[in-house]
Amino acid sequence: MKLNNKNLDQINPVVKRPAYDRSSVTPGIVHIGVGAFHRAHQAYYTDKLMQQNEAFDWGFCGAGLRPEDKKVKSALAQQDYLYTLYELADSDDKEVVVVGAIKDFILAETELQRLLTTMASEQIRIVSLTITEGGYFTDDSTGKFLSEHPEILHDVNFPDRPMTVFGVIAEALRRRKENGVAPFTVMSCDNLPHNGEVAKNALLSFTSLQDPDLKQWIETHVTFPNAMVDRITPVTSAEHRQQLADKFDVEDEWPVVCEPFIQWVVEDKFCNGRPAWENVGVQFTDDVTPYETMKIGLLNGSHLALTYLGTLLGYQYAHQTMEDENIRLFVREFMDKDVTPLLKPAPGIDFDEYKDTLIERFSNTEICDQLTRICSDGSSKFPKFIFPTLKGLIRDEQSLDRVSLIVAAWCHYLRGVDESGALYNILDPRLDKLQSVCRKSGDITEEFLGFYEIFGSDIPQSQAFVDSFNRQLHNLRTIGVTKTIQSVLNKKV
Ligand code: CS2
Repeated sequence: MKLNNKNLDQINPVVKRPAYDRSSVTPGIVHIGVGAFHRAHQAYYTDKLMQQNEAFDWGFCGAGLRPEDKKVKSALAQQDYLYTLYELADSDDKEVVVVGAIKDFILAETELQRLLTTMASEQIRIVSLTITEGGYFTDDSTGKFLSEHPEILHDVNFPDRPMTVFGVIAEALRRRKENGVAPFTVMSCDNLPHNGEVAKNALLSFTSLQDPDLKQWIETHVTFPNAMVDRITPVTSAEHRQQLADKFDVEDEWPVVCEPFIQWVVEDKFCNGRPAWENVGVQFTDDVTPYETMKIGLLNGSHLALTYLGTLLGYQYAHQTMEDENIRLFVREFMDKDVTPLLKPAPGIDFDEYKDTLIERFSNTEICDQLTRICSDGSSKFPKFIFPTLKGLIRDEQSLDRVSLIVAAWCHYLRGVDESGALYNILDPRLDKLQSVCRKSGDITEEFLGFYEIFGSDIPQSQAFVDSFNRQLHNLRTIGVTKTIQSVLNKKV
């Protein structure tokens, strides 16, 4: 059964579908970066509200600024922007849901003016973002905005023809300001510490170059809530799509697969209203810091701890790494001994239970979460997911062997060949530069840690870290992954 409005009623009854009238849903949010995560998370939560007959004026209009977005737009457009969310787990506690919260989708490449008009219209009250950790034009080592980036320079000079996310937001806000329309909230949903602050800093830096009056208006009127977002969402594979068709008779061009677990903790700072997401389990708070530090350090950090070692051992999926006793123990020790001692209490959360759940989630054999996905963009992820922990350990003069093994495993992985000699694909915009160093034999420590835009200056200045990194890289090269992991397991500290 092909998924679209017309066929909704005839879909297999075990599949949940909008019980509400989709024609009464109007966009209240423009979401930039409609990837799988957005569809499994914010759109899903909002659809749940609509299922309760709420939030019909908070539908989504998707926005795509990159050429890759064409594919998702065309897949969704032919099914009236409906899609299936296919939860996968070893337990029975999972569902298959057709989500109806997305109502429109605009590609900047072909309809830039319609995008700007929509974003400037009164009905849009939130602009939300999943533009990846590396999408904020921000130098990881200094936190400074990349004002010399050619795309940013373009947008500074051509305000009405923007190509970047900040150029687009600035132009939409300028039109609102000029037309006396209240601004929208800018809500980042990416995995980076203080994601709202980072978005704010980027937009204010951008507008200070382009339009200082607008900058001031934004500073006074626009809010940027920080948020912790969580749901493991693998890349949809051909097998996933086939499985959905075979088991549920739903023909969906681009379904989303994910785990049943979902969490969203957001600061309640919305300058122009928001859906009552608390009615579907979203937690609102004044300070998201303890939750985001916990989630990014424990979940995203551990993902990096397992993914490079796992790939070097020839595994393809996260659950396979959890079946390897050495990696499983290593990940848990990293969580317990390195990340947890640096965390502040997160109200309502027991860290031990949280970590048990993480190990269970990583072990989910049904979702087949690809290591290639988790390994991707390491050069953007390390500064956010691992270095806060690493810097805390350096400061507190703690053992650095586990964390340096994670960094050394990434370095060794970047050569592109696993322990059995098989080659694999690496996704990272800085790959060529990194590989030119990682593929050398001999001592590469100074050169590797010298990538300033990744490591900054504090990390390579720690002699304890440099020594430990050297040791782990040397071990990976000489005794191999398994023995290296074993050598750091069960250390007293
Ligand atoms: C992953 C995340 O990309 C990654 O490295 O750690 O995508 C992770 O699956 C999500 O943050 C889970 O919420």
